[in-house]
Amino acid sequence: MPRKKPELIFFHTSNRHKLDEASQAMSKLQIKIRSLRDISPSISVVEPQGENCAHVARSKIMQVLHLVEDKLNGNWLMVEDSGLFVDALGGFPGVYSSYVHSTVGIEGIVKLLEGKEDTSASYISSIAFWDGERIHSVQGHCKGRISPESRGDAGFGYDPIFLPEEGDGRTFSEMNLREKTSLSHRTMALKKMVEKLNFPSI
Ligand code: ITT
Repeated sequence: MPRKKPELIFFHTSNRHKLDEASQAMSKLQIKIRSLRDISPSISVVEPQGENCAHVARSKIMQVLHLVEDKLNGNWLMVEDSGLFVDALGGFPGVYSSYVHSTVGIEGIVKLLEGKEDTSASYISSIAFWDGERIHSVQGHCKGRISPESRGDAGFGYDPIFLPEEGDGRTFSEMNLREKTSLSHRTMALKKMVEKLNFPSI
């Protein structure tokens, strides 16, 4: 039995690119994505380190829910933890993607891959969401390769060096929001959300 889809989902994130991508992906379903900061500007959570993205997302949503459940007005809540997993580096930077990006940056990853034949990598997105009754977890993947040079200005994080397998040879940063969203790990996770709850597909 299909369940009623939500009209609005609050997204707890400090990253406006994640918000834009989730909004773009869910617009086909007429589901609005809104930053949780709009109703609760100063929430801070502790991000557990060294675990997988699913564990981090679940820990984050439990902390956030505890703080805002009474402000949600029956609307849904989601959080996401994501990262870039490079095969030849044993999955590094993985759950440390944000920290590695802000320290050695994309140049650091390109350098670590110098001379390596295998440049395959995947983005992973783990979304934990609250549907007013319980917490669910879903995960999406996007396979690709690391480009030896950085190309494009759009997107964020590792997008200037990420060449999606299903793409046309452009990095994610050379694509517009609609193009990236059609292939991204985030959209794949949101598709799983939609499938799990059995409302019409995006
Ligand atoms: P929030 O935790 O506040 O949502 P964040 O950017 O810190 O925002 P994460 O902790 O999930 O998000 O860190 C994921 C990092 O992985 C992110 O900072 C990027 O460096 C990288 N990443 C994840 N998805 C990406 C994408 O679609 N494009 C580029 N880089 C991405």
